[in-house]
Amino acid sequence: MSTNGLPAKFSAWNLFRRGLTGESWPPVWRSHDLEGSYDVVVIGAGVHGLATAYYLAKNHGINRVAVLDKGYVGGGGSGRNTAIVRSNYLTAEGVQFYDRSVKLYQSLAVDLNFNVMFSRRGHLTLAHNDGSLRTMRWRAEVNKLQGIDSEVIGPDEIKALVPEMDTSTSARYPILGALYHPPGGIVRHDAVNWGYARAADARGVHIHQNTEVIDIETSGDRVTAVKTNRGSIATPVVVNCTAGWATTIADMVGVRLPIITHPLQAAVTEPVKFFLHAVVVSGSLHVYVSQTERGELVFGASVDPYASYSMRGSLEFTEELAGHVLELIPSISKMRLLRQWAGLCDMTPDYSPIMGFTAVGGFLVDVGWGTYGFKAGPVAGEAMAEAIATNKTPEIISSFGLDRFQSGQLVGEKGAASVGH
Ligand code: PYC
Repeated sequence: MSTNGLPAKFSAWNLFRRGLTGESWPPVWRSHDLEGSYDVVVIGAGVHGLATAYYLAKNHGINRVAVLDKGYVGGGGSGRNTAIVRSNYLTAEGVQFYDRSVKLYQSLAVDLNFNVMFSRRGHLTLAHNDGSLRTMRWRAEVNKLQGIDSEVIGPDEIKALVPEMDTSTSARYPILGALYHPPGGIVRHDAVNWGYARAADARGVHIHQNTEVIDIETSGDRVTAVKTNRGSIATPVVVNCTAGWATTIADMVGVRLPIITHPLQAAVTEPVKFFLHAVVVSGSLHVYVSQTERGELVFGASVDPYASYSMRGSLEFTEELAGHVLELIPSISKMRLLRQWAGLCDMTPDYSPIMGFTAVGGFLVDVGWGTYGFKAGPVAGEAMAEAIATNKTPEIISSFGLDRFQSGQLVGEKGAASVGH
């Protein structure tokens, strides 16, 4: 820590000075004893929970906030995703919401004083049949109406963007066109988690790792306390920012969520010289791929076809993935996979999240992210913080309330999925 208790500022001058003096860098965030009460308890130290805590402190001056996690910072979906950022959704509500996230991501490194390595790449969603091409046109029109840069392009333009791609008509599933979304890109997911954790900590938020929520207590129709494996915390506000365990936490206060959890696997190759400039997605071939700044290719495919909390990789996944990837980019057949892993996706009936207040006073949810959670982290945190601070649902999340499953006003985003389902 610097002498005022805040984390050291990352700057060229500080790097130079510490290099000369040998002064070591302080921890990125601190550990604290669990206090007996907080104004807000956030469950889940992934990007959603940390961003909520950060914006509570930064935008609303609320910093008596605890972020609890039964594991470690970014150990769930926030560290297991494939780090794609985009706003080329199918509904106007989705486009506006994810566009705000893209904008926050673009300036996040400066805001957090932490290099999150946001890289605008351009995002291609390939169409291999007439039905997909129609959906791409639909998305392009919705995007343009919301002022978002997206258009349908043909095989020659695709080839110019990704020369390694097989755009020939002799491919098994020839590419007919693509939705091209120039603002899409990637970001370093761990850095996003660490950056939010560091910036929240600097503003007085307490991050408690290895702190499992065992129960949530209520009195009348309001939350009053959270029981953990390290003791109880009195609090008037609890925010459920978990994935995988969203329903387990909500069950503690009797709130039922329409969520089914599926594993989603991913894999990464050894690093090679940079060649893949765009993020490439093919829903029909069940594959998406991007290249990191370090040169690894990061791949994902479909969600596993069964409900499970398993986070293990499978051979079926890598075999299928390799087959599909090589249909798109045959020249990478000699590259070796380094690692594979899985995360948990909480699927909702309409593929949109569940956000905001519930029937239990002081119990809010930011859950049901399916395969879209990481890209929404900044805007979700900003909106949840506003909801807590103002006790009102912000306009940008007003379509995502739990009550839509009673009113029937669903926000269907399945057509915008990169991931096969
Ligand atoms: O929606 O772009 C996406 C995505 C990629 C991997 C998981 N979700």
